[in-house]
Amino acid sequence: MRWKWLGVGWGFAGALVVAMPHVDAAGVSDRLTIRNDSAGPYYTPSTWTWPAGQTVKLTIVSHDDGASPLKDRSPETRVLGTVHRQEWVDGKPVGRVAGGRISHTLTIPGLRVNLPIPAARTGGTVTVVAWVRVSHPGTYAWYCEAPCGTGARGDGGPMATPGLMQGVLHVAEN
Ligand SMILES: [Cu+2]
Repeated sequence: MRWKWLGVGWGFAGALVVAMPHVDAAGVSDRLTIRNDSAGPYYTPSTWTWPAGQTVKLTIVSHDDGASPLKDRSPETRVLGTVHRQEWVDGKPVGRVAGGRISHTLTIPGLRVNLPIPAARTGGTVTVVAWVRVSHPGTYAWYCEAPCGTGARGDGGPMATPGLMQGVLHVAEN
């Protein structure tokens, strides 16, 4: 019988780990969209502002169903800098995304934040949700670190153009 109770205990611990962080009604939320059209892939908006010292619920909806694979050992396959070091991909909590499935990343080096964004289902969307807290006001550059651009290395075009696959996060005094 002891083992049975042990199993229940582990099940309960597991449920706690995957529970979405509680964000009250006054919580801050923000939404980014990734599109891919004749201009190539881009985030919109590419510049936005968060309040310092608050946990922001960030939702990224990607309409891009193409992969820009990273190697599995690449650090950008891992979720970093978020609550629980997790992101929710279509409602499922994950700590990393397989390199071959990655379409883009939202990488903010100055905050050690990295969100891998998997490719959407063909013709569909994928939704990535994460909670991020930034303590200090400032201006932080963000980049996509997946090779989603043009050229042999995928680092041209949108990858080299501010406002498409790179931009700025302002964190304002609250
Ligand atoms: Cu990208």
